Amino acid sequence: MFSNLLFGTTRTFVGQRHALIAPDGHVVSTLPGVTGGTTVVLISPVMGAGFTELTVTFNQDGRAEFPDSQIEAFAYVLEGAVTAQAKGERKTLSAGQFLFVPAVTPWSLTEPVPGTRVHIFLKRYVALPGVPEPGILFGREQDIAGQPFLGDESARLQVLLPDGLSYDLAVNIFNYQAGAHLPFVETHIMEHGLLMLAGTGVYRLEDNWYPVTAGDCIWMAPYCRQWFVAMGKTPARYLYYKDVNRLSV
Ligand code: UGY
Ligand code: MN
Repeated sequence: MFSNLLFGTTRTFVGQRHALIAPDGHVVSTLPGVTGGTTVVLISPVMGAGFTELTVTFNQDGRAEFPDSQIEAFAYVLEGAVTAQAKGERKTLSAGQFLFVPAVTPWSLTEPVPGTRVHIFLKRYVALPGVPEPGILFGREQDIAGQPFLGDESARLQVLLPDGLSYDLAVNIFNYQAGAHLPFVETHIMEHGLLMLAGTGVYRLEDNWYPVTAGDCIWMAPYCRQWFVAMGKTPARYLYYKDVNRLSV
């Protein structure tokens, strides 16, 4: 007999306008350019998204080479350490450190500590006439203070990229004390890709309420109604992507 009463079930849901991808269903893909590692593509244009979100887990001697293209990248180290290089700039990144690489810039991840996991957002850059394109940026979330979200001290936002028209994406970390929540059900033109980093809670996506926990990934299409409450006894936090600064009217 099966000992697991949840046999044959999953929390994963993939719909037209939102998705919850729970880790139990992950299947690896081969991403050209990645050797000595495995890739799980969590969100991609094939499901209707305007960007790609994936996690690469490296073995010893693993490497990932990304050629120059119109695609910009944001890479965030979840665990371990790896050397990141973009053009002539090179840095060893460990957990909480990140790299933004603008479009048309080749970049790579090499010399990983075995087991290193890197979470990556990829987006086709949309230039704005007269506005310079952003440059390569290395950063550490540990250096970025969380600001109260709309005045709420128990829900704090760390904004990882500079706020400026050069950028057509934002990546933030949202930190919630247990019991804290988004102040209202958001409805907005911006799309999100989200990875739960820690804690548990309930995510409302349109008219569904999902229990979520660390490791879960969520896609929210533009105008997907969204709300979150952190639950349990420890804080919850998530890393998320948002397209910004390019309103088409
Ligand atoms: O930036 C945001 O739109 C954020 N408040 N959304 C979210 O956390 N679902
Ligand atoms: Mn939002």
